[in-house]
Amino acid sequence: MAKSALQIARAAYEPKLPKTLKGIVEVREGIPTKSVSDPEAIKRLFPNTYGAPVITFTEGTAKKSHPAINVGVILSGGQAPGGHNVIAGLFDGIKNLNPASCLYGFILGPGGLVNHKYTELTADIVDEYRNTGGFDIIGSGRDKLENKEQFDKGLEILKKLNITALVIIGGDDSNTNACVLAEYYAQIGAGVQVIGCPKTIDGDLKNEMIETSFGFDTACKVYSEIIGNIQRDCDSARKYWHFIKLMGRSASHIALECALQVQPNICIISEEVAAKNQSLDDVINYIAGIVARRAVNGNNFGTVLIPEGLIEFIPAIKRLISELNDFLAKHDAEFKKIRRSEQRSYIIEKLSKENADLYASLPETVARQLTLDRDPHGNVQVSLIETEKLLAEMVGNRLAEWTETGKYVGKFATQVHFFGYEGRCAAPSNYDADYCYSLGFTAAGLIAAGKTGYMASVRNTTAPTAEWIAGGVPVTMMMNMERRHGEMKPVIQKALVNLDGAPFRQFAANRDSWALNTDYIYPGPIQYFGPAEVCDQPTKTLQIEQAEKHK
Ligand code: FBP
Repeated sequence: MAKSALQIARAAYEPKLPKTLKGIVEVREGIPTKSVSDPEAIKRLFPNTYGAPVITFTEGTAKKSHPAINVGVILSGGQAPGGHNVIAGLFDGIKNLNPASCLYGFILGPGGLVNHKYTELTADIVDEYRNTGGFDIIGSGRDKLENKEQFDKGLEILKKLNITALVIIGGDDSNTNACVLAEYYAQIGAGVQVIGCPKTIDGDLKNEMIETSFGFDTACKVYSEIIGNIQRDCDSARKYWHFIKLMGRSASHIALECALQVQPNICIISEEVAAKNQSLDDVINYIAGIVARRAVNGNNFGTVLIPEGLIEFIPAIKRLISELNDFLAKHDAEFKKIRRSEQRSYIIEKLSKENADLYASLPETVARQLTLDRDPHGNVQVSLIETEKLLAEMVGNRLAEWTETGKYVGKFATQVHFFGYEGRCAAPSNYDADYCYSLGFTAAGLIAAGKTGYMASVRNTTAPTAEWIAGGVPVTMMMNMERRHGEMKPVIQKALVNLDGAPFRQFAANRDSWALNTDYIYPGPIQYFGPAEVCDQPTKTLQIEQAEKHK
């Protein structure tokens, strides 16, 4: 395989491990845990895995021998930088337990387990992928593992390959399913442990025990580099307003982190829009207001960061999406038979008056995008909704109205961008390379400790790597009940941007100044080699959160 100079140099990078994972590992068990919400319901649904203690690994003294084990691994959902290093850490971890242990990768996500598509991951294969971006070592997929038939089908191949532990690398939904699978295998005495790893560039799989999901660091750095470049272009030509939508599904963590890194003129935070019960009109007025104020100083240019999930957080649109979700979950087949040209009026006829009126008022393209197929977890595919165009167009219309009344005097030309896929397979930053390798190694430790229904957890990651704290958290501890596909289901609670949290407060304290002044920061590309203060910095979000925690 041909390689770039950076790929060759990067292959030699040795990810740093926490001190406690380097030698003999001892397991320290905490007290029994409870789910974050709805404990009774969750306990009823997970009688075998509920309430287990938090696990911390410490330095041990007595070397234990471990039998050779066969382990399976699955990459689930959207790509995130560092997935290959989780696999490398897992591989090295199980070989460290016993050199005769074997790792099998299931191909193209959870579907590979059900369809018995797998490959053995040998040392040669794993070595090819160390410190590289992407999930191409075995591929990923969004199939949802949710029913008994799939679990039983999966068990057939696990038994055939003598696999006694399965590691699922995924986001909140995939880890929820990992826990359902762990519970089922425990209930039937299948003899297969299931361990999860926190992946997603979205950054919304985090809580007290999971500081961040892997990939968030690298993806945000890639987006911030590009936004920084756009800001320099913007300040050089001084003629465009750039509307930049950023991936991240529901939560605005990516937009917030990029804002902290680049200091744009405007950044919308969906969670704040919802908290303030703002309408689409309010958001438009806010952006147009800043455009008008900058125009007074002759600054007819600027940058607007828009989180991908914004549309779902505008309360009226959220109600519309919720009714559409329930309706389409029940009548999808009927809807698909309606001619494309009649779909809009069909939907308007079926919705309640309030939602039908709002749906009818949306531009044709956005209305259509709201009825596109949900993902297998029942989520609207927000990456397909062109919010950046919607806002650019509507702000333009508002400014035209204001021009008529003399409220605005200026020139408004726009460029629209969507950054998402660009960052998901980037070569992992040193932070993600180390974090992911440690997560994989930790997963091996949890397997050795006989745990199931756990997520690998590596904390204290703003400290030097040697001081990171590795262990495991029972997945049920992170769960609550939510409405999905029209039914209440146990799911890992999504972490949205906390408006009382220090990262948002820091942004809110500065945004008025960033709006009017041109205070852009240009982060530049990720650096893999060089001084630690350039190469090893975690995200601003994590640094600010941890600084507040340790105050
Ligand atoms: P995960 O939650 O599976 O990690 O996916 C992250 C994400 O990149 C979202 O930010 C985005 O909305 C979605 O995937 C896009 O999905 P797809 O890759 O199927 O187009």
